[in-house]
Amino acid sequence: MRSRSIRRTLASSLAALALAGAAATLLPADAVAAGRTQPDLFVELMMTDVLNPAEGETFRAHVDAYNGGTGESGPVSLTVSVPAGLRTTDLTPTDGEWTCAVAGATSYTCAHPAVAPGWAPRLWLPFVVAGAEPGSRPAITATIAPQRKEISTENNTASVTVAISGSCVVRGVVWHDLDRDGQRDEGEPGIAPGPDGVLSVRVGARQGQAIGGGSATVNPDGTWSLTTRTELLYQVWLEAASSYDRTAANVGDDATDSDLVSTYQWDPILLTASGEFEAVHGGEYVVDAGLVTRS
Ligand SMILES: [Ca+2]
Ligand SMILES: [Ca+2]
Ligand SMILES: [Ca+2]
Repeated sequence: MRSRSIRRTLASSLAALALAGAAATLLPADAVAAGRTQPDLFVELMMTDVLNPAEGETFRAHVDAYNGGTGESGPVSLTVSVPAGLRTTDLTPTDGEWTCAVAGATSYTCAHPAVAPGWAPRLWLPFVVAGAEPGSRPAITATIAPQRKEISTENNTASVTVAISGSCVVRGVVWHDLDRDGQRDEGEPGIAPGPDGVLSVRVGARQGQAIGGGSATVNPDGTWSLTTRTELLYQVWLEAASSYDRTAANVGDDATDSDLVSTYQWDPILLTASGEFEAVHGGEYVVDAGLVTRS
């Protein structure tokens, strides 16, 4: 595991300068001249490396301990508490200048040497999903022990939630809308997989760090079904022979309409997609696709 210290962006630096200005006005001029500056540690930028971990999986979260004050901090002491549904696991005791220990199943304690103003040493920690309800959102909380003469201690705690993946079913049918009315009528056939029909049906999430989705197997009658992970925004992507086009979407009864709303290309193959939908544990999502003969 690597740690890195990050110089703040211009906006943050300006904020730090503004803080420096505010602090200076609170101190006698000779105190500032004598270098009596103050640290202000923040817990910020907590993020996980996977959006939707599942039971038994290990994921990591990072936390930045940012010194937004005007003076160097003393040694930093950070506690990370792990909620029910997650647990601690073995970790690399040192991560850059961080030194950490496992304090039972429910917390880590970490230490870092003094942090100069404007710097934010980053710490990565591992967590295991253990007994969490699918679809729940446990919160990991990091707290920095107050510094002597710290400007504010209200910003010394922050949390990040992680969505626990469950499973859902995404399914549909690809059919030939012979009368081009956007509805699947009696006698309108499914479109079979193959070079002259359906080339692929894919369920995918565009969010970074998401795990889930995949390719569905299309049956000869045009039906398909995929069981996949949840707590994501999915889209269904359909590729078909260029002899087809997409029929009108969401016309009439939703049970027998077409749910493909976008066409990205017609040649050399047709590429169309549904809108995004949120997939939650236990859900079943039907995405039907009506195709017409391309005119
Ligand atoms: Ca603080
Ligand atoms: Ca029709
Ligand atoms: Ca619809």
